[in-house]
Amino acid sequence: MFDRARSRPLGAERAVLVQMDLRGTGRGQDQAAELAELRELARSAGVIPVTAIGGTRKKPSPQYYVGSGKAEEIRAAVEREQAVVAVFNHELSPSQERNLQRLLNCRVLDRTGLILEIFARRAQTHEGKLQVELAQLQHISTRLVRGWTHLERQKGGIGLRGGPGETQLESDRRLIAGRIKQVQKHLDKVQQQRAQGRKRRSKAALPTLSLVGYTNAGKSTLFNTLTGAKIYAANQLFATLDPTMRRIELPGGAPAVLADTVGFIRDLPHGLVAAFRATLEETRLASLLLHVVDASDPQHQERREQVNQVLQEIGARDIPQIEVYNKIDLVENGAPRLERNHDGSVKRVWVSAANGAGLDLLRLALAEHAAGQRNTNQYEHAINGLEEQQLAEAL
Ligand SMILES: Nc1nc2c(ncn2[C@@H]2O[C@H](COP(=O)(O)OP(=O)(O)OP(=O)(O)O)[C@@H](O)[C@H]2O)c(=O)[nH]1
Ligand SMILES: [Mg+2]
Repeated sequence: MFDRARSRPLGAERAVLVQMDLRGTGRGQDQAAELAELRELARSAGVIPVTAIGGTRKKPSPQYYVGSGKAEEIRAAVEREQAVVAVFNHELSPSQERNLQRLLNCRVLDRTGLILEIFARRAQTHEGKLQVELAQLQHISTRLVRGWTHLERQKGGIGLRGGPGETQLESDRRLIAGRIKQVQKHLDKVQQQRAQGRKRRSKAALPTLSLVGYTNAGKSTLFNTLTGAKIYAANQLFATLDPTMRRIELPGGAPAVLADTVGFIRDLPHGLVAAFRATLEETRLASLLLHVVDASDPQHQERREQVNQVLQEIGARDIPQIEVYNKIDLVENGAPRLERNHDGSVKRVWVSAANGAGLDLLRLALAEHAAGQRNTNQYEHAINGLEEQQLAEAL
């Protein structure tokens, strides 16, 4: 079997965190915020961060990512703290990961591995679980294949063929490749159904408003307040993984669909974006994006940019966007208000999803947007009284 220890779920394990400042500029504030986020990610993955190690480097070293002195410092910390996992806030190459694992004598997780771990814990639906499994298998398979090449070479060197190690590797590869194919097939089926649902919605000319934003910005809380639903909202990163949709009524009675989905994060791993293509498709095909920003977060400007970058990557940057600056109850002098662009369209609404302040302004903004769309005749059908039955089907 392939390395089971590596794919075992984590639970209340002691972790040493590692974060290097590669820019070498020592910009303290950014590093502190990044480290705070890493701590939250680690907690969300179910491990207990016991200590953090930092430092500066001009560029990653091929062997350990960090220099050998720093690697030794990490090893000592792992031993001292009796940690069983070391979490790097960076992308590690398969060989760096392997070298570190050997030196530190504990499990090593890079940023992608950590995020995958959280996703695996959060996936609820069949589709969500399949998507995470696919991303995990792909992550493991690159590591497995490249991680073992040195053994193959050794064997070749002394003229051994078909030894037990090689057979094992071959069968592991086959196993993983087979499973990837199987998962992909299942996913295709599930995703066809999702595409049909989307087709029905667009036939009914129901505008889909999609909540997007950095993880923990308050999307699900806002979703619950606007729809009266009770989906899971919590102070953890990636609380939501699977998309949820509900019908809402805009002021004036026009129906729309509100969608809540997975939050974004800096450097969202590409494999994950690919695995979640279908989920993100809900976002890509929305008629309006509500970009939720945590106004109380000191990093909110950078994070808003990072969300826009992911939107760009998935081809959703040109969809009209209203920024919802949330959590004004935590901001000094935070008052509900509405800002407009030069052309008069709504740019930004300041609200508190928790206490409801500003939500009337947000509803107004949504109605205004829908009216704008109506003028272009796009949603006439929806407004000219759609049968309840049809709506239920569309959802
Ligand atoms: N004070 C305050 N807290 C809020 C507000 N909106 C959300 N929160 C809190 O922020 C945390 C995250 O809220 P969620 O709604 O789960 O955030 P999310 O954007 O859905 O997060 P992910 O699903 O993890 O991407 C929770 O603890 C909420 O209670 C707000 O307006 N004010
Ligand atoms: Mg959520």
